[in-house]
Amino acid sequence: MSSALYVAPEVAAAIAENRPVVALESTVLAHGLPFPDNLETARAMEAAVRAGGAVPATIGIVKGRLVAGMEARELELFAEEGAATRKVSTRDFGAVLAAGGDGATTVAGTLVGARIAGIRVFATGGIGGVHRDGEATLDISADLDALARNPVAVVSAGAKSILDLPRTLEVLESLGVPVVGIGTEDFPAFFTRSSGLKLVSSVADARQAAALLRAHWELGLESGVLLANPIPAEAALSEPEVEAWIARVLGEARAEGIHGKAVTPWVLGRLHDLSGGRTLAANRSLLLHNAAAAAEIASALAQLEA
Ligand code: PSU
Ligand code: MN
Repeated sequence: MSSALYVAPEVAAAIAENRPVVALESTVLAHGLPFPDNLETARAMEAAVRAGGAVPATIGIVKGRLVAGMEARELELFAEEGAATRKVSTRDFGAVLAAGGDGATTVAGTLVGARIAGIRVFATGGIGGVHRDGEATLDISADLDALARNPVAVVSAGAKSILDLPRTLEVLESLGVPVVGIGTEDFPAFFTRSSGLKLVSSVADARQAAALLRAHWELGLESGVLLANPIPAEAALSEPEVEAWIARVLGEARAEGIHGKAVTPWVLGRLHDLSGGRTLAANRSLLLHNAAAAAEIASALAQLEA
């Protein structure tokens, strides 16, 4: 394990004993949800991982040190500081570590931390992907490249329809990243259970997911796997309504000249306002659902390898 990473004792012990561990990201905490919902949700995700028999390891950079297993007071600090915390994707590590600063890791950043720590399952809400108009702007999240380079399974509710979902799936295919539906043959669209796009692989449950992961990695393939877990039906929003909010918010973002790494947090924040908190409630629900599923999958994987 790299000395650039500090692994909390509870997490290190679980990894050493092949007990299940689930990585969690810190960008959704600092940038994806407003205070204090962000803190409450982060705590609830950790509790959901524990309830599923796994050890949670929230990953982030604390005072210039990459940490797997952030402490409660560090989560509080990131939640309170919110968008003032630097958003750390793959490109940002060197700068933030060398400066001794704090950083909230995105899906890409968290994948790097999970790989170094030896954690194979990671729960988040939605991954970044190809933005709408991405064929012109080339705004394609580094999450996709990181999925190609780090052998970690990411449990997410797909990617939100603020993105160009067909192109996101095309890029994942090119990069050799399997996208596997959990209990569905459709690619979920975050706030809704289906994007209408068909997947080529699906599994029925955590045991099947673990068997697929093991078979993928036994070949020495170094890519991650995207496990697509649809939002629970009772929490799903209506597709036309979500689409209307997104169209409006993306128009506003263009008019305001929002670009680069600010796009995703800005759009998410506006959606929460515009929907009167409904996207926030849906987001919380799918985050907890993914944390619970990831704990089950990490447990099944540990059992396969016992
Ligand atoms: N999707 C969400 N909530 C989030 C994010 C994505 O529903 O908070 C965050 C994740 O951390 C993801 C990042 O890795 O946004 C992607 O940002 P970008 O598009 O700038 O790569
Ligand atoms: Mn981007």
